[in-house]
Amino acid sequence: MRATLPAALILSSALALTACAAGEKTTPLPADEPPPAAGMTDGATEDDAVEVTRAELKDADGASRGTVTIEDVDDGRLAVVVEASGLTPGFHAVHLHTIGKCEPNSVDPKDATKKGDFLSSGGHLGEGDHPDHAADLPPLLALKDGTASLRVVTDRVDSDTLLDDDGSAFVVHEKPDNFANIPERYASGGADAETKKAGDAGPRVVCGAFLPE
Ligand SMILES: [Cu+2]
Ligand SMILES: [Zn+2]
Repeated sequence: MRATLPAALILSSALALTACAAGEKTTPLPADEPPPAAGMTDGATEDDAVEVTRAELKDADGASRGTVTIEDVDDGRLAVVVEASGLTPGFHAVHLHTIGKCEPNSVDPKDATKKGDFLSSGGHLGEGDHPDHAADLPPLLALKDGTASLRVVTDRVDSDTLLDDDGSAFVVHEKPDNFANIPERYASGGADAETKKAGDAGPRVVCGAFLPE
């Protein structure tokens, strides 16, 4: 003879399932767990970030303009964290340059005919054209009071490259970065060689050197 479940048991099971499903939909996030910060990868929070290196930002007169910190956030991805001040309000191009030497009025290591502020820091880190260099980062926005902060995660560069024998530098430029985005109506051939070097970002105004220990 086939056993049948009592109707009351079936009903209570159904109610339990419904309650469970409804509960899952409305369960709030634990209050002590902040949402992941923008730019973080799955499961990584700012708390997981480990400082790799840090540099003081200086202008050509040697005055402090804040700090830049490199953090290992997750699986080798790096966060570049900038806290700057004393900048001209508006957008400024920022890049990682090849040499950790921030010398005012120095000679370009690749072109001895060029001399200027922080040219000792070399060109953009990485191969190819701007904005595909490992060096290239989103711009920094300086507020009306000249302060600026930025936190960006990049997977284009690793800490060994930043902290190789001659180090590297974080450079803030006077002008915005055009990311070599030159519309056809301005130039039929697109960006020229000069633009593909550094995005027409103008002089280097602030520099911070990352050096190996
Ligand atoms: Cu640059
Ligand atoms: Zn570049």
